[in-house]
Amino acid sequence: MDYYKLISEAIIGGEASETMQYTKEALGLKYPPENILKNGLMAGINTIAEKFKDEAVLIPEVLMSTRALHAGLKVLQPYLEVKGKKGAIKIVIGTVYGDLHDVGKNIIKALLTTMNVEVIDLGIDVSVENFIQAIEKEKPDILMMSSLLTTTMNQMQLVIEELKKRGLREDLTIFIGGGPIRDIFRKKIGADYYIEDPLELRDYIRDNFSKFKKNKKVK
Ligand code: B12
Repeated sequence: MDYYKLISEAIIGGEASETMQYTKEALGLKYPPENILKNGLMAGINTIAEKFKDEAVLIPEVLMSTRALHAGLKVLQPYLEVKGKKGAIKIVIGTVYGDLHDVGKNIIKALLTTMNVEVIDLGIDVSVENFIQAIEKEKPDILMMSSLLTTTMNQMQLVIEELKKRGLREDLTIFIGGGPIRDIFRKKIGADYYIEDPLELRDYIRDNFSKFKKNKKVK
């Protein structure tokens, strides 16, 4: 039995309990957790994303699939632990104002919390002011912003401009991501990193842990 296929089909079908069950069984059969994430959970949600684009599924089906994905992530998360912990760094993460998409953000959060990282999740629809307040209060090492809509990606620029105005930009490393984001946009708005693949992102942070911890830019 191909558990990657079973898991991705459970996600496509919006079946949360099946997704959990197959993820558990795959782990029991020693399927590598990272492959379960990539070839099972993410393959499923990406298929639904494509279908939605082609108008082959409707919003309620997409929501069922995101629920199934979150159920699977919950089971998988403890198995995604990585070695090389070197002391906590603090990350503030959120989806920008006007944007309710959080699947990608939650995958990233699930991976980050497998390291010795404190993640403060501001959720979705986060206004510029709320990002700023969180940064002033939490003093994180890293800010991560997600946007899935071409109409909301500009919010990232507004956050960065406001950070600069208040003298908060320099001590912060900024990652941005989401469907419409490209490196050219990152450069334009003055963010530090755009890394699309969540496993690559996790590994990058793990490998540069001490530099991030000291709030130093690693570029
Ligand atoms: C799921 C979904 C929804 C769900 C969201 C549920 C939820 N809880 O997130 C619902 C149904 C609510 C929804 C609503 C809408 N959606 Co929608 N949605 C999608 C869909 C199908 C999938 C997105 C997704 O979850 N992908 C899977 C995840 C894993 O991928 P991801 O989010 O891109 O994240 C990955 C990377 O981008 C990266 N990443 C993400 N964030 C970050 C952050 C950082 C810091 C880093 C480093 C990396 C990173 O890592 C992730 C893992 O690989 C996309 C289609 C698509 N192809 O993307 C449309 C899509 C994004 N939606 C779209 C639209 C238009 C809407 C709506 C306006 C309604 C509509 N008419 O369809 C509303 C807007 C609501 C709002 N105000 O936000 C459009 C956007 C078009 C555009 N040009 O802006 C898309 C592209 C579909 C389309 N082609 O029409 N949507």
